[in-house]
Amino acid sequence: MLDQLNTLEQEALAQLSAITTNDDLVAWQGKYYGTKRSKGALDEAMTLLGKVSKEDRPAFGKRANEVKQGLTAAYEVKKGEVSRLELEAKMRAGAIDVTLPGRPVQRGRLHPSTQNLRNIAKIFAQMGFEVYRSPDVETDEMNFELLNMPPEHPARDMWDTFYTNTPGVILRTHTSPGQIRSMRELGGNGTKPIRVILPGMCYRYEQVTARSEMQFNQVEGIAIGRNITLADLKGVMGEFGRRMFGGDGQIRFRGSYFPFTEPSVEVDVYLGTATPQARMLTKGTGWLEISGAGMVHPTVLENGGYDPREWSGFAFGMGPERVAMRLHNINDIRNFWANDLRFLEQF
Ligand code: FA5
Repeated sequence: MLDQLNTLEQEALAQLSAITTNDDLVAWQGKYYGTKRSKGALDEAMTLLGKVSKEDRPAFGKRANEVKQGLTAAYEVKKGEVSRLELEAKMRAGAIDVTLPGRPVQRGRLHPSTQNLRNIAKIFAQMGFEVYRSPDVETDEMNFELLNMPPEHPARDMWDTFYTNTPGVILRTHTSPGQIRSMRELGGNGTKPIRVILPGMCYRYEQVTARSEMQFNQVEGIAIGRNITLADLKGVMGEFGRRMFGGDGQIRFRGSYFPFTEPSVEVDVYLGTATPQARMLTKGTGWLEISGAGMVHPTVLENGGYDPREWSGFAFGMGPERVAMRLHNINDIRNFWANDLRFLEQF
């Protein structure tokens, strides 16, 4: 019986000494000390005790305890050794090679559309225009009626509108409702001049193409004063063109129609045809369209709280994405909101 015990001890020690991983160590422990589900070899050996004769029993019991304690001590030593080995292996695997070049850090940046809007705002700030914010979700009254387009007015068809479930509430189709809001809020009941720009998103239920999106920015501008004329509008647009695109800042007005301005124009800026870029941008004409504009209609002035016999003003609404497209040679407006990093990282 004692022989059996000795063999068990030698086997166990031999197996233990060969172990190098924690998994094997756990398996070893289960084999000799048992697991929740199975008895260990040491427990099996203890059952031999019952078969030993009475006089041999104390010696066997003592030996069995010695074996158990010896194995436990050896196990503890091994456990320390294995965890040291595993730690070393892990450190070796995760070692940092300080001689390798570092990975470049990805830096965030402003969206090209935001950069462009800031540039535009900077230029107008130099000419005394402050930024005024007005809401994207508008009333039909602000977006149309107070801009001289009563219900059923045919000019409403110029803007395909997104309606909401709330009657009378829409997504603004242009930034022009901000004209009414800024006049009412800043004009002191028609007593003070104002000069603001209103940048922001507009929404139209439109066929999306390379030139037209369902959502896009506009930058509205409005200046109200006592002696403002079309020449002021022309001067401001020319100055904007010169600062934005360089060159001599020549602009031209083409007659147009908007219900809220009279007279109404569309504004082109002269880029010339000297460079291939300028020829491409202007389709060979030298002229680049940037904005709708005009003198604020007397009815609209009244709706803003001003007496049209004393006050006058100009307004414009430009498409900043179109400006940026032409500046940076971007051939599809959908790039702006496609969230493709290959596009965005170029700015
Ligand atoms: C207007 O929206 C007028 N409110 C402009 C205005 C303001 C006139 C003040 C007079 C006084 P229009 O629909 O033409 O006009 O749009 C103005 C500019 O917004 C266009 O020249 C274009 O640059 C831009 N734009 C219009 N629709 C889209 C679209 N679907 N996608 C991208 N840009 C657009």
